[in-house]
Amino acid sequence: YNQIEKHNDSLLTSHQRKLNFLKEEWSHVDLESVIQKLVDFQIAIPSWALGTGGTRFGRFAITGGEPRTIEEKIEDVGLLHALNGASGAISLHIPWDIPQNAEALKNLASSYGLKFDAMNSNTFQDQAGSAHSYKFGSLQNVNKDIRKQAIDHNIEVIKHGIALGSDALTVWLADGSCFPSQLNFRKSFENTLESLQEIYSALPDDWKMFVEYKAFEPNFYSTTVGDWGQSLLYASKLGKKAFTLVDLGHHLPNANIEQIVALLLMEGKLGGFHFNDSKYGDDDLTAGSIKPYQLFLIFNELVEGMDAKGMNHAKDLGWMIDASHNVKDPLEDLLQSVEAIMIAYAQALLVDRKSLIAAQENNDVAKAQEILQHTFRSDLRALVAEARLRANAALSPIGLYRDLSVRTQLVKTRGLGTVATGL
Ligand code: AOS
Ligand code: ZN
Ligand code: ZN
Ligand code: ZN
Repeated sequence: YNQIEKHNDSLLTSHQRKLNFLKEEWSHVDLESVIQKLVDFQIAIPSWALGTGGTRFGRFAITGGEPRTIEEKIEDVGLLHALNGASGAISLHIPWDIPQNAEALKNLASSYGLKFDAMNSNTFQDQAGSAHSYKFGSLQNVNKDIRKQAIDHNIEVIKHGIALGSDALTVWLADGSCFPSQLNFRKSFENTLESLQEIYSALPDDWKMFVEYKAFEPNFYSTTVGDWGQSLLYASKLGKKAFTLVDLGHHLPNANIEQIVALLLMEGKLGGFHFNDSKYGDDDLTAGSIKPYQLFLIFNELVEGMDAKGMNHAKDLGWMIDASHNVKDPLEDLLQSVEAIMIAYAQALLVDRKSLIAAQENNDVAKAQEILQHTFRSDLRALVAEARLRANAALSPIGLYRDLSVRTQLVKTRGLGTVATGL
């Protein structure tokens, strides 16, 4: 009789009441298969979201208990996964994480039921002891030696990933320019493409390369992978293992992200996501904290498009969180993000697809909106909770996390220190 079971028993009656209500409300739908899809769905946690967060203006330590090693980061994600049953993977970053003994890390991860998701390279910071600076870009650089250093780093990251059993490389480049005429757009693109091609040729056959785009920051005039069009150009030229990665915070204001997602998916070039939320730019706030309707609309396109192509929701795209904060306990924050993503997914699964298609075919605009908002405005939290229950996780992950004073325990074992890495 462990702590999770005890916690669940205390909430079971109220959970059953809410679930039964949903079962009645949605009796025309195969809720069992919806719940199973929710059980199967896993979202990777980035190693850099577990500790000190912040912005370029300052970084602030969390309240303590920050993971000091990869092992402790794996432990933290293991804890999240035990609580919500939906965080079954960790996304590592090189060199903020340097795996020393891959075999031991793999064993540790699998003891928590975790896999290694996409590996992240870093050519946006200069590393101590490296020969060249990325001040004027990495894969785009006019200097071939600098490009080579960045290429070699990415190949190194692939090797770490192979040893850990990962099967994807995410490339996010800070490359770009701050002033008009600083660089030649075409040459920067060509250099970047050529560099990516070299990295691509080091990719194992069963791997994917995710080309992440970002509208601006740290460069403020141009970005060399600045939007989905540019990312799609690289991914198309690279080949069938290359895909576009959509970070929800990487668009210009008011971009229609759900439409971007639908078209990338249609083209077979959508690789995956960095989930987060934002009000202004790359704010990296908790998923669903600002625009939950947008998150739902994105999942609505995903479910529709993936089903049309017969894709496996859980396996065929990369689902990752990319967040960084300094005002919340990062573990609570990540539990909130995963919950928001699961709710949006559940809502999308319940959209009355047939009626929606009919409404679209009849140009019945009001009906189409009614259909979408009916599920968006339905409280489906009990379905997500039921999926957790079936995965032997907690009915209320944050509730249990607080009841057990997990952070206080972590402070006791790990201390108050901070290990400042991350953006
Ligand atoms: C940067 O803005 C991107 O979102 C990156 O995906 C990420 O934050 C970074 O690569 C951390 O490794
Ligand atoms: Zn990102
Ligand atoms: Zn970002
Ligand atoms: Zn972001």
